Amino acid sequence: MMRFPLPCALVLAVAAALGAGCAEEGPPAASAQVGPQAASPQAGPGAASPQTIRTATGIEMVLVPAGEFVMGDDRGETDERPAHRVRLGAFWMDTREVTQGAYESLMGRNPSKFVAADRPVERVSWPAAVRFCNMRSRQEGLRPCYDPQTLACDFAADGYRLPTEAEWEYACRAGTATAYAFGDDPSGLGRAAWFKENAGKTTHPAGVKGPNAWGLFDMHGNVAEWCHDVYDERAYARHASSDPRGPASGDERVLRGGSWRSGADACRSSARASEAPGFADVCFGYEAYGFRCVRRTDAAGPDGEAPDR
Ligand SMILES: [Ca+2]
Repeated sequence: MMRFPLPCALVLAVAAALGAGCAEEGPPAASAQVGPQAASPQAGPGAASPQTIRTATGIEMVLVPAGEFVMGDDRGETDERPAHRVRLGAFWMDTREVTQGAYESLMGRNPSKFVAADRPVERVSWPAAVRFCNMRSRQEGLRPCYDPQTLACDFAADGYRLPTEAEWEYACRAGTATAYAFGDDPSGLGRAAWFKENAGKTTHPAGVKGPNAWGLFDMHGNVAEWCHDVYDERAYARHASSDPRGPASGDERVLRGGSWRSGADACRSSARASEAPGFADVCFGYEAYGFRCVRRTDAAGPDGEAPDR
C-alpha cells in the first residue's frame, strides 16, 4: 500500500487527546433551500466529446460511460493485486475536485490551508466529505445517500456520494491500461498533474492541467481524493465482478490519485492509499485530502444508463 509520509499514529493519538475540544463540522451558515432543479444537459462540442452537465449548485459533471476495465496492476504494490476485470454501470462524476468556493457556499465554512475559492477544498475528513454530499443533495431536491447518524450509504438514492474505489480508478484510467491516463512514462506527469516535483508544496486551482480522455481534471495529483470504500489491502481478491463496493467494515477509507506532495509513483491510476476516516476531523486536518462526488445517471441525464445497483 502506498502510504502518505505522515506519522499518522502520533497525530491520531494527539487528536484523541484533544477529543471533544475540536470543532466538528457545524451546520451550514446559510441554508437557503433550493427547490428541485433538473440539471441542464449540454452536449459536448463533438459526438465523441464527453457529455457534461452543470448541476443546480453550479458544479460541472461528466457522464462516465458504463463498461469494463482491468482494475489494479500486477506490477504494482501488493495491495494493487490481483489485477481483475470489473464491470461498472454509468455514473456522473464531478469534472474537478470539489473547490473551496463550492464547499463554503454549501457548508458555511472553509477548512482549507491553502485558501483560494478555485482551489480544491482540503483538510476535509471522510465524514465531512459525505456530509457535503448530503447537503448538496438536499440543495438540489435529491434524496441524500448517507444516513446522517451512521453515514451508511444508500446506493439506491439519487443524491450525491463519494465514488467507489472501482469507479474512481475506472474514471482515472479513462479507457487506458497504462500506469497513468497519458501513458506509462512518469516524465509526462508534469503536464497532467500537480505533484511533488512541480506543485511548489501547495495545491493549485482545480482544472488547470489538461483533462483525461473522459473530461476529468486532476485525477492524478493536486489533492488525494476520498473514496467510498473501506480500505483492505486484500480487497481485490474478494471484489465483486460488477460494481464492487469494498469491505463492509474496517478502520480506514481509501484515498486515490496522490496529491501535491506525492511522488510520481503514488499518483499512478492504480496506486492505493488509505487513512482513518476521522483523521482530518481534528483541529489540524491534513491539507492533502480532498474529494469529488458522483451521482446515479438516472437521476440527472437523459441519455445515461442506470447503474446496476
Ligand atoms: Ca486529485
